[in-house]
This record gives sequence, C-alpha cells and structure tokens, in this order.
Amino acid sequence: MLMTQTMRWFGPTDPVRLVDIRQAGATGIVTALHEVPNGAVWTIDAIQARKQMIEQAGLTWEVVESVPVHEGIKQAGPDWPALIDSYCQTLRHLGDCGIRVVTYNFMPLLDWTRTDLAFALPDGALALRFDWDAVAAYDQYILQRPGAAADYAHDVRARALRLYERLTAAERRSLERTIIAGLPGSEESFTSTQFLAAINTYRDISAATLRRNHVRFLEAVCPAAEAAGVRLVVHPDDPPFPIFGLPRVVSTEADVTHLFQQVPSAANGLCFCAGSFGARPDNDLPGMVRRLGDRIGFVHLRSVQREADGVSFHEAAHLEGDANMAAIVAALCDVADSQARSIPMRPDHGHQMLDDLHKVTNPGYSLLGRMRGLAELRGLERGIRYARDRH
Ligand code: DNO
Ligand code: MN
Repeated sequence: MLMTQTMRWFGPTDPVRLVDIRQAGATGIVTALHEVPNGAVWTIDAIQARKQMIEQAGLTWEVVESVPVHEGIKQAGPDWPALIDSYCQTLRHLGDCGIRVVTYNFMPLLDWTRTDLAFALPDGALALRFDWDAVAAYDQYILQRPGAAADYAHDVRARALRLYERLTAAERRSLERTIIAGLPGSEESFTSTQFLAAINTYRDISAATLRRNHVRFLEAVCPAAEAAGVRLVVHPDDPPFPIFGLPRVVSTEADVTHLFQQVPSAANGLCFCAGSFGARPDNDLPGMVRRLGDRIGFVHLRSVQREADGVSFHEAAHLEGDANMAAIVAALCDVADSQARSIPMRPDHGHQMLDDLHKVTNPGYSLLGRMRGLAELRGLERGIRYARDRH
C-alpha cells in the first residue's frame, strides 16, 4: 500500500495554511497542541476542536508530533508519577478521538539542533546546517560550560577559536539563539545562563541512567497506549550523538533495538527519521528499515550531506545527499506490503526556496521546499512500485 502522505502543521499560527498543505498533495496532517504546556493533559475538547479544523480542510489528523516528554520523566525526578499519569491520560484522550500514532523524543533539554538556519546552497536556496566547529565555539566561549574543552578534538578547538574570533557580536548572538532558543516544535527555549543551569541538573545522569529512565517511561505508558489503541513512536536524536555533555541514547539501530527488547509491547514503536539517523555514517538506513520494519509507525524522509570532518552536516535535497533514498523507499514499500498497511510519511524539512525566500517561515518548515520534497518522494515511490510490480 502506498505510504500516507502527510505534512507537519504547527497549528493555527503556522504561516503555512491547511489549504496550502492540501494543494501540495498531502492527505494527512501531523501536528500537536503546541499551546498546551509540557506535562499538562490534552483535553478531549481541545483535541476534537483541532481535529475538526483539520477535517474541515479536507485533511485527516494522522499523527501527533509530539506529546513531549517532560524533563521530570527523563530524569525520573520526584514528579515522575504525576507526569506519567498525565501522559497516559493524554494518550487515552487521543485514542478516544481516533488518533493512533504519537511521536515523542527522549533527548535531554534540547530537541533538534542546528547552528545555521540559512546556509546558502549553490542554487540560492537556503538549508539548515549543523557545524561542529560552531558548536564548539558556542560551548567554550559563549556558554562557557565548565569542562567543555575535553569534548572536542584538538583541531576542532583550534578551528572553533578562529571561528569565534571572526564572528561579530551580532553573529555570536545569532549563533547562540540558533542553538538554544528552540527550533520549531521544540518545547524548550533557553538563554545561555538558563541552559548552563539546566545542563547542571543532568550532572548525575549518565547515558546508562537515561536509557534506564527511557525504558521505565515505556514500561509505564505502553500499557495505557495499548489500551487506547495508540502507538508511541520514538523520534531519534538529532544530531545522533551527545552534545553539550548531555547524553543521547536514541541514536543508532542498537539503541532502538534495546528499547524494543526491553519493552516488547506493540505500542512501542519507531518514527524512522532518515535525516536524523543518517547524520551517522554507521547507520545503515535501508537495512534499518527492513530490520525494524514491524516497529516503524511513522517515517520522516530527508537526506543530509555529511561534511569533511565526519560530524558536521547540512540538509540536502530529499533525493540527494548521503541517504540512498531510493533504497530506503524500496525497503519501506516492502515493509508496508508485507504487513498490508499504509505507513504515514512526511517530507521532514525542506529548503527555503523561491517565494519562501521572501517570507517569514518556520526554519525547515517553509512550504515550497517541503512541497518539492514530497513531490519527489511521491514520484519515487510510484516509480519503484511500477518497476517492481512489472517484473
Ligand atoms: C524536527 C523534528 C523533531 C521531532 C521531535 C519528536 O524537525 O523532527 O523536532 O518532532 O524530536 O519529538
Ligand atoms: Mn525528523
């Protein structure tokens, strides 16, 4: 069965309208009640109202992205029981409203992270970029995190210092904002002073502890999800490695396999984000789709171009860059068909291009770049299926 084509919509304040998404050819919407504070219960009324808005535009609400996981759950702090109760309640309400897939992530403090929101490509379009030297420059000289230097190789430190010295005061502020003010969909937004204090709350939480807390979270919420008919899908870390001394434990195939072994519940699923996993050369993307297929409840299709240092990357066009998108989509077709189901997918981010260059847009979520991505991906899937079914 063909994948269900969706686009992310940030709700009534999104400059991209539902009608735009419909004209881009998507049938489904991926959204969240972004206005509800992290940790509070989503009421049935609020969910229904948003659902009606989407349906009145001729679309369906396919996936929630995200019901955020509160830091008090990631840290297994004193509010854990109350936060888990709220989370389960929200899942029950979503299930009551007929919503079946809920995305979340388990990254401490930061959600997805970039250092440049307007990286100019040769054709004049703008891409999002993650530059390790810029992270090192921010970490050591703006954030001034104690012990930061130990996290960077000697050559990175040298380049980071040169980079920092070259930046004007305004550029330094812009780098700081880009990294910690929160990209679209992120729950947290910090100043550097707040961020430093928040990092400190993780000082006793190792990767092993965070992993245990993640399993504990799943053990607590999966039964409620199952009963509600909802599947939770974890979004991988973006980028898929620790930053600012904070652990990240959803970065590789082994990481997610561990979660599925520990918590076998069918409600424990994966949001396969090709761009996030793909920032690491050791993640075999098509192989992961095949091996993890029965866990994949939602797909983000995007490709990154890894850069010379092996850590930095920028977002490529959907069929370019390091991901073998044809092999990924072919694997997804096989998974979907073997299970006779349609997997919801969305083009995850797009370049800022054409008229969108002159508009205020949500970084990564302007319309035209995503529309191009969706069109290419839809064509790719049709072509793969046609070629396969002819033989
Ligand atoms: C970025 C998104 C992420 C994702 C969350 C899921 O573009 O893919 O922000 O929504 O990590 O909880
Ligand atoms: Mn993603």
